[in-house]
Amino acid sequence: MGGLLSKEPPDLDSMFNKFEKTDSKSLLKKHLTRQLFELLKTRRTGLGATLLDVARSGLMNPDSVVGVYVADAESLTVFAELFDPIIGDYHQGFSSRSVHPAKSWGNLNAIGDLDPEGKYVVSTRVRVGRSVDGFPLNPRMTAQDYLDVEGQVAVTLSTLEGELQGEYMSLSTIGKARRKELVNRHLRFKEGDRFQAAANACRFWPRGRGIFLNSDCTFLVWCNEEDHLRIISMQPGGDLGQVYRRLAAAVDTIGGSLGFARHPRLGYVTFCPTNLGTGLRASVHVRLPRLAADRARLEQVATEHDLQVRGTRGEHTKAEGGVYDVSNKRRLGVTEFQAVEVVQKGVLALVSAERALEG
Ligand code: ADP
Ligand code: DAR
Repeated sequence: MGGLLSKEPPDLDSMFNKFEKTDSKSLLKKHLTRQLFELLKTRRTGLGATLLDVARSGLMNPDSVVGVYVADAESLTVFAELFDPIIGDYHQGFSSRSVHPAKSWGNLNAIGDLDPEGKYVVSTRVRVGRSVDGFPLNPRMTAQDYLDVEGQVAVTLSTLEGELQGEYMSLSTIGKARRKELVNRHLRFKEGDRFQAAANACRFWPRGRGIFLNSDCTFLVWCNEEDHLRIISMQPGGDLGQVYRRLAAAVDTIGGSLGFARHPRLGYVTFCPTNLGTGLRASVHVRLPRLAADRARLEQVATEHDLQVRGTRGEHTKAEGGVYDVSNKRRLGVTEFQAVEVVQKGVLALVSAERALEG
């Protein structure tokens, strides 16, 4: 159970005093008032997580969007006065009384191919983030924790069969040429960004980090990237249904062996609060040259359909050749099926808008 420190963590006071003077627009800035800071600064979880572990990234990066990360499952409760309003803002009104629904893949066959002619959709990917029950998350993980999580994940993945069968590779064993190939094919994660580094999510790199790949690279698992697990199904083209069904089967099989950390109200626990709930992002790389020429129109259609638009190489990148990464913004307060259905409807609307501009 959580408790109180005799004194707040070193540096926390000075970091907050400096942060208070910034014109940050982050959700941390909006909600961590001086009064709340004084209330939370000596609290800690049973695994020892403090307010510094939760807010260090946002305090050091005033340009953060959110500014906080989950240090362990209990931190969502111990620091609820900070997490709940931030979660409510990001996840569009998911209040402190809202309860995330039970996992539901829905009618798997109601999701289909978004572009049978292969004219617009380059590739399709659906992923979930998961945390292994009983372990802290990045800010409180020791080098041994990374190795222990990797060990449990690798053993579980070694039992996969059929199209999910594959090979686990620790990052430290992958040669430079293979590493470059995997990054270029969007299959390998890079060492974390400055936000994750400031959250102490990149320590002991690359210890305990690795990638599992099936033979045709349509099923992957990232171990200890941002989350303990990123379970990923992806393939060229627009058959969102086939990608979704593969993911659902994989998550249920892996979840049958590994215990996934789940909060009673917030669903599956992930390192970033933006991924809480389903942890699911269904992303379609779609070529929209005419819509891209009018970014405001592209963003308008995306916003109307509750979609997020990223660049071709993912978060914090630009579009290359008019190819955008379009995905569901909402992951919390919706079922897995609802999150994917939003992408199906939204991408079809974007393709229709692009077609309309073709004249
Ligand atoms: P996530 O949090 O889902 O991992 P990122 O934006 O960090 O999202 O993307 C991770 C990697 O996945 C990036 O290399 C990105 O280009 C790739 N990616 C995302 N969607 C697709 C897709 N539909 N097809 C191919 N690669 C994709
Ligand atoms: N950069 C952090 C996290 C934003 C969400 N992206 C993740 N989780 N990769 C921020 O607060 O802006």
